[in-house]
Amino acid sequence: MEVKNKIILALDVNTMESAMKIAGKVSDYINTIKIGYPLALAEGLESITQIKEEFDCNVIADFKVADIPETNSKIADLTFNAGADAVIVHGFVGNDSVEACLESAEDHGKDVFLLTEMSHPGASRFLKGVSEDIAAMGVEMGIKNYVAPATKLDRLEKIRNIVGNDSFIISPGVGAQGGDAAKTLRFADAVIVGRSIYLAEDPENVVKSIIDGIKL
Ligand code: 3DU
Repeated sequence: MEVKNKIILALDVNTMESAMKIAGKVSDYINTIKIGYPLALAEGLESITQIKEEFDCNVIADFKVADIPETNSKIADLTFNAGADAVIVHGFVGNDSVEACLESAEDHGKDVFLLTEMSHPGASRFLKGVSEDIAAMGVEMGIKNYVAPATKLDRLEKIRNIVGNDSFIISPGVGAQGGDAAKTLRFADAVIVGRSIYLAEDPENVVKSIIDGIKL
């Protein structure tokens, strides 16, 4: 996926009105938007379709899909039919569940991002212990797109080493969660930024300063 300026906007707002407004303010600099449960549950899968139509951007659906294969297939099909270019899928559920999403993605000509480790402190209790194995499973399955945390650079580096330099890693946790964009991009291909942009008085300015910080 070609991510302009290496920044993905996490559009975790509750109304289409504010989603459109914020995306509009940064659309000169950002071509990839992540839509997750907040917007999709508030406004429906239509939110994916509408954002894609309005901004002609990449849409990554962050549904952290984590069910049995049959249910995962249905979730992935619905997500791709709504227009999403990619869906984020949990790895801890195992290869058959992930495979179901990969098959759906292939049928639709879309992508799967495999979530390895998460960025919040609580992820250390369970997910940290299996995240390297999840990344290794992804490699065995031929997956090329991953999600790994910007808040734990040592973990991000570990996961980069497992998935290899030819894989594409997107990394959440920059800004509000404390991660730094430039440092994260030493190991990741793009950063995911939500609150620092969508809660800002001037989202465009925040995006510009992230871009400047990356160039330093
Ligand atoms: O912390 P922010 O507001 O910049 O948003 C980060 C986004 O990335 C948000 O949508 C969250 O659900 C998602 N995310 C993580 O923060 C951490 C993960 O490990 C995976 C996804």
